[in-house]
Amino acid sequence: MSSGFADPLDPFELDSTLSDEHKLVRDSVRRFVAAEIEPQAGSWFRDEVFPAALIHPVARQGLFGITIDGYGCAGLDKLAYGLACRELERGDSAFRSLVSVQSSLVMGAIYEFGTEEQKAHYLPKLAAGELIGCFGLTEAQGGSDPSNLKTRASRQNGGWTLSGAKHWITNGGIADLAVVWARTNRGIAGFLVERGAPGFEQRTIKGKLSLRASDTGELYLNNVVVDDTRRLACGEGLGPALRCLDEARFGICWGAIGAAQSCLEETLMYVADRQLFGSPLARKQIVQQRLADGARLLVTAQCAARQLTDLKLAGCASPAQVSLTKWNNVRAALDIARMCRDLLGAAGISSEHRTMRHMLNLESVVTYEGTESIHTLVVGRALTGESAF
Ligand code: TGC
Ligand code: FAD
Repeated sequence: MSSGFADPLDPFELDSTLSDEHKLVRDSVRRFVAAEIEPQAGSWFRDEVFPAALIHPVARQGLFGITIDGYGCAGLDKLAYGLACRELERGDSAFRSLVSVQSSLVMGAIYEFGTEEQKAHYLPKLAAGELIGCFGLTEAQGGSDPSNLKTRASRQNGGWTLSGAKHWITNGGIADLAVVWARTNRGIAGFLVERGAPGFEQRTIKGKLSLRASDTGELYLNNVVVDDTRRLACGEGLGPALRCLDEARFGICWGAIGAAQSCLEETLMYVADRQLFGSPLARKQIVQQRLADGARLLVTAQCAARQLTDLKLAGCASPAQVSLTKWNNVRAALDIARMCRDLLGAAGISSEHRTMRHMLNLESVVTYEGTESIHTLVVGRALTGESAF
């Protein structure tokens, strides 16, 4: 028996247990990422460019709304979604972000909570990439506590008038359609606001040092009129928005693994080549110890993602299980990326290498969709029954 791993990026050979259909999804997204994303990801990041020309090719891969049945969507299962997220984030977190937001937060919100008319009108166009969506929950006074959101939806002339502002919104500057969460007299509700609606302004935030190939924007609503047909049919409360987040967080649990694999892959090649003190870096004990530690973190994340997927497929994954996995997997990926960055030495800070780009992207991934502290507190509450928010 060989003393090596058959695949150092999958030490437990978890992918060998995938069905042929799932391997097909993995391989087709991997080929797409290798051909369309990896060669240019560094320059998009450097130039702070969101490559809008990739929207239609991503849609043609069937990646928007991949788990939705009907409405022009692929109707695959959650494992296929996870694998697609992993492969996309192996290229760059920006593209997993694009797919997470479009699929889980926008199409997911409409599919789960929209009227039949809203589904028929928007889902096929979102699946085809004819429309890009965004999810407006976070506001300036604190994203961790969305129950304190201030955007108002007032009842007027049989419709709604929305006023307020949303900050740090993925796709916010470019979206054709925004799912906006606003407070009515009865509680928080979801509304569909189209680009160009009078009083609706969108701006792209410039100068981010992370996720530079992703559009992140601000939404300003100044007495924007939305009629009843564009209100989501889910009643009032934060629950529906948090249910959408659970789905997107699931994608992140898988995506983070892809970013970590990309860093480890680059670093394993580097330490094999790099000669120091008369031998390759790969032969040094401390280097091996650090890489072995990376492999340990990686398999923990991979096993957690697979088990969470099984729970999802069985329809019984709890929010606390999602929080535990999002926290664990993004933390693992960030620790791996930082360790790999260091092993590359000065070369690690050059844009010639991809590891630092992944590391910087993961600084957003650890913050959005619930910060590490928020997920820690969700897990703490599940353990103790005490809410410490
Ligand atoms: P609370 O107000 O008590 O609960 C409200 C209702 O929601 C239910 N609930 C959940 N349902 C489904 N999934 C979850 N994860 C849920 N968490 C709570 C809850 O049972 C309750 O239902 P009901 O029927 O009793 O009213 O809220 P809480 O105390 O449970 O939650 C507090 C906290 C801090 C966990 C929550 O506010 C939170 O998750 N904060 C973080 C906010 C966040 O993650 N924002 C993300 C914005 S979107 C984004 O970042 C996109 S980036 C995407 C990309 O680019 O990839
Ligand atoms: P705050 O909530 O102000 O938190 C600041 C610090 O306080 C954090 O370290 C946090 O962990 C800590 N903290 C908060 N509460 C507690 C507590 N009770 N105990 C201990 N510590 C606590 N939002 C959207 O709605 N849609 C999007 O598409 C979207 N895309 C994003 C894209 C990017 C690139 C980024 C960076 C953010 C995006 N966000 C989006 C916003 C994101 O969800 C928020 O940034 C996140 O929820 C944290 O909110 P905040 O930035 O206001 O930080």
